[in-house]
Amino acid sequence: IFGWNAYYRLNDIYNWLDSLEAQYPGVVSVVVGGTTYEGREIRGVKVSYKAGNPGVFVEGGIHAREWISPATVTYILNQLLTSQDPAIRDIAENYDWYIFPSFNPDGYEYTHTTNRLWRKTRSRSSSLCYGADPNRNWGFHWMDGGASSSACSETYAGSSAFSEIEARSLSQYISTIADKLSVYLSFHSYSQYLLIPYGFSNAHISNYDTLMDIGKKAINSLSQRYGTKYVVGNIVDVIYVASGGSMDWVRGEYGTPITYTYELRDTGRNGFVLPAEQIIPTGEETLDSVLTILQEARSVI
Ligand code: 0X9
Ligand code: ZN
Repeated sequence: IFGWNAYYRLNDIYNWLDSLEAQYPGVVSVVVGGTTYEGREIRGVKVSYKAGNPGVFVEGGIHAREWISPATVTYILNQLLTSQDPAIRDIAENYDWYIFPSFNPDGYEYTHTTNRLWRKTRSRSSSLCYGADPNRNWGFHWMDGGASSSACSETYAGSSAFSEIEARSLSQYISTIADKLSVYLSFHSYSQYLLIPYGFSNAHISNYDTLMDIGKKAINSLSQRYGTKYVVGNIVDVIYVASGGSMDWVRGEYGTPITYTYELRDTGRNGFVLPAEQIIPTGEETLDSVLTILQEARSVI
């Protein structure tokens, strides 16, 4: 019923999350991180084998059309619960995981029913156009470059910081666990980049060298399995100015030390419409890099 040979609808993902709670009692708990404009839950899971581990937050699907993101996040979640590889068991059991496959459920459903290339939320602003870019709406350096004040733009930042209920309610949820978080990982597509804060500036943050060093090791691990090449660097240096992103808010508000944004496969041949045959290989190589990040993070958190 659920797997990684096809892309799934929101309710399929949510039913699978619920099934994990039943299958792994005392380890997996379903958590609700927020609510959407159209009234859907933003559902995730906490995976914890023992109390007091450092926390890892995994965010997927903030951009609706980037289907490989929720698919990769559920792949990683499944491996954390089922892998017998000792290295995977080690990170699974010695971190506490907060995993949200879809930060933008309304948009994700809209890409299944109506417009495969929809990116934003589905809120109705006063104007002609629907939605804001949920990765421009967070309240750290909001509208400080690389974001639009035009409601019809794909990078519309919203009418104010946290105008979107998805970003607002998720930020409130994250606030309740922020003191436990050591790592924040955000998954987008596409372009094969591993990005470090911030998106409003390319000034070197306090642990820039550490993040670059770990990032290089991570993309090297990622490349070993299928030869997939990534580039690591600051958002502005590698892609463009983009303010109001979720990772920037987590880092800026709480100083979470280890934060990365992935731009997953591919480099444009298929773009957002990545064939489902690539879900498993993308999941495998991405998990290889996440393993490296979390192994390396141990010595700095
Ligand atoms: O523009 C974006 O939001 C991301 N690229 S995408 O093609 N997936 O839309 C880059 C996100 C950069 N992250 C932050 N600014 N925090
Ligand atoms: Zn994106």
